[in-house]
Amino acid sequence: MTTRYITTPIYYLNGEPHLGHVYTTVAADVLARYWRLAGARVKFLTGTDEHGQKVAQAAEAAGETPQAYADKMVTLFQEMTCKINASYDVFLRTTEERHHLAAKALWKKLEEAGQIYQSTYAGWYAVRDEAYYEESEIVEGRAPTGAPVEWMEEASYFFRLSAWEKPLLDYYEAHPQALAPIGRRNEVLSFIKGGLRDLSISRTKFDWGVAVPGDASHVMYVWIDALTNYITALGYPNVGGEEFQAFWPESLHLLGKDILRFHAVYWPAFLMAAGLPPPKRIFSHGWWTHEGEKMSKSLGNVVDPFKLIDTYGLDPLRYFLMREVPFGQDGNFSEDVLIQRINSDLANDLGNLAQRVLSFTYKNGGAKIPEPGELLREDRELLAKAAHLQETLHNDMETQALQAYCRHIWGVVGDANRYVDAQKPWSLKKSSDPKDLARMGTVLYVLMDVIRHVAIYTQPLMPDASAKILDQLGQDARTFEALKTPLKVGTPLNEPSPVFPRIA
Ligand code: ME8
Repeated sequence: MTTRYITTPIYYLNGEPHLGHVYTTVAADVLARYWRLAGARVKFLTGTDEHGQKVAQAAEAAGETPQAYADKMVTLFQEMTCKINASYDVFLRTTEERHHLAAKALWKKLEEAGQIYQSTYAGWYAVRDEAYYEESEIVEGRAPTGAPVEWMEEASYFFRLSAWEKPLLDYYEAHPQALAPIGRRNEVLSFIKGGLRDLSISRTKFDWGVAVPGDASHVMYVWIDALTNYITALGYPNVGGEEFQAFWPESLHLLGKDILRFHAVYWPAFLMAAGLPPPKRIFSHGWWTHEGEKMSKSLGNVVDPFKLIDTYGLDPLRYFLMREVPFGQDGNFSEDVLIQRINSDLANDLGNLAQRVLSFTYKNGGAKIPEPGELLREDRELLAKAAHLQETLHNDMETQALQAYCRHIWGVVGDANRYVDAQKPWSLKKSSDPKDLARMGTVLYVLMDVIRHVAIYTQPLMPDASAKILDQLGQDARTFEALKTPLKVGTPLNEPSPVFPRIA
């Protein structure tokens, strides 16, 4: 059986969830839902990154212990995950015991392999990014991300990252699909070619983290702990276990470009050093900006996704996020553009198609799927376009081309709307010629089969809205496999009602 392992980053708990987090989680959910409908065994992992200085400082500012603060903040992320209808299989918190065990096991593996040594770190650190910076990267006391940096000097364990330059380059050369999109792949390759320095992987100045095995005066650098989450969820260190064996070879990490280096350089190096294969694929998407600046908790310019959901509905927002910007590129969020998109693609194109065809048939066609007569060329053409979606959409999902997935479906919606206008089933209804009435049945049958295809394929994007359309069409079989069976004549329709209201 095909398997898929789809992950989001685990989010820091230093602020409330915002549209950026919603974006990655919705994208992962769309992929997870698609592959389940395609018959794959899917594991969808999300969760929270609860250790490190950034969370510890936020807790202190709130006057709480880090654990109490994390326990409070995590509920906001869990609520977000549910509110956006993310069909996750595992929500992992890095404060869980199984995660501490996994992170320690990975550390020990690296130690046994001679990949860790003790020394002193002296350099710049940005708590906001939980990242180290080179002297040459600091401009006017700030990291290239704009984050303030502080000088850090302390005893630290180091990981021999410098030894992994060539293995990483060889790996990426042999696996061109391992990093996407292509521009990001090039960035990572040139970063590695620029030379890798050993990485400081422990801290002594605070204790909110996973204790270093055998040396309680150190906690692990939050990123080594955080990245391990992807294998904790598969039962690491039990690499021979069924879960690990079934899912790790099919791993897909989705993340924003802000954390590409951690995922595409450090993580594969840790894994290779521990004798494990790197993730199968890393897809790094772009940023949503708001008024031109990256939306982020630290900058305080975030868009509140809950307000948007309350105003516009969840499924329209999910669709907008996937449709508006090619997955991989940046996009600027604007409520006006969101409204335009909802009105044009959802209310006008898909909503009208479903509503006019279904309510006409409900009232004038006996409220059931009509019997088609002989198919004409234009009928066959439209049906062929709908049938062809299967292959096109499969390729889109294999490459995480989420915007293309939407565009391809809406291409068929547009064809179907033009077909309705050309075939005019309502005029046929007025004719007294029985041939015209038979033709009306054929036209409506063709349209309903196309709507069935569309609504089955929009399920990953808009689970509830698609389900409503399929309910109205009287369809219980909703997997992609169901499309192999012809639409059944005589199936009763349920009373139609508009699925996508227009936003005034
Ligand atoms: O980085 N546009 O957590 P984080 C698009 N804990 N996506 C955005 C975004 C924006 N403006 N802002 C955030 C961390 N994101 C670490 C991850 S993983 C082992 C550890 C999304 O809370 C995007 O996926 O800062 C980005 O990579 C992630 O949230 C960063 O979340």
